[in-house]
Amino acid sequence: MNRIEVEKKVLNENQILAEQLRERYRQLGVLCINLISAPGSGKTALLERTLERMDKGSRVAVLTGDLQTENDAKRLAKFGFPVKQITTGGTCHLDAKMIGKHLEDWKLEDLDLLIVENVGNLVCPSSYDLGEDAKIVLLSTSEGEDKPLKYPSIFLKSELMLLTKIDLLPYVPFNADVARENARRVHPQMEIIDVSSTTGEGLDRWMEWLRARQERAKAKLQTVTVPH
Ligand SMILES: Nc1nc2c(ncn2[C@@H]2O[C@H](COP(=O)(O)OP(=O)(O)OP(=O)(O)O)[C@@H](O)[C@H]2O)c(=O)[nH]1
Ligand SMILES: [Mg+2]
Repeated sequence: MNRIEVEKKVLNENQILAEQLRERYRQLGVLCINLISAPGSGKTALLERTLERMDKGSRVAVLTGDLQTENDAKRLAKFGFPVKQITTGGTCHLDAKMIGKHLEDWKLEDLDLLIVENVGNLVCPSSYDLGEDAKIVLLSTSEGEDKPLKYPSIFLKSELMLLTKIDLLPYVPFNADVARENARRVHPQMEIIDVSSTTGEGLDRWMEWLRARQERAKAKLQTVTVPH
């Protein structure tokens, strides 16, 4: 097999596992989201602010991926919800097999929301379906407005873009209007929310987006289970 054939085989195998995960989430009404961005765009910081705002009894869990270290899991475990680090050891993305393996000793039926923080990388994670309901891409104000045009795949596949570190706008040469325009050139229907994990700006809108998506996941469940 040549390299392209091997890549195709890996992606096909991943797709099968991803569909199995998606079906499990669907049957249980679990919303799964997959956060993707370049390293350091603020995924873990956003999750810290998100978990902090959740009611104590919320049925939420986080899987967080990195090449090395348990740093992100340690940061997120402080909020009292189940958190696991997936250390890939060098692989630049999470795949469905890793997710399945790390879910083995969690009861999915005890969850309403499963958040996956992918490995910091704007390219590789976009090719790997994890069975999620939605991919969410983060673009921070220190990365440059042109990133949606340079790395279009993940912007095309994401339902929502979070424009992060919005508090830094007065200090960085970043034109947020141009960044949004570029993102919409790639994906015209994509929702965009500006957020700052430092000041809390935009976090209400983000939490509202999450709540609405969770309701949709539950509504789908009812549609499936109510006999006709
Ligand atoms: N000013 C500012 N800094 C932020 C914000 N969000 C995150 N940061 C800082 O950006 C740096 C990276 O944040 P992380 O949350 O670790 O980013 P990440 O995307 O999880 O990084 P990886 O997991 O390594 O890809 C940290 O120093 C954060 O304190 C924000 O809204 N505003
Ligand atoms: Mg992180």
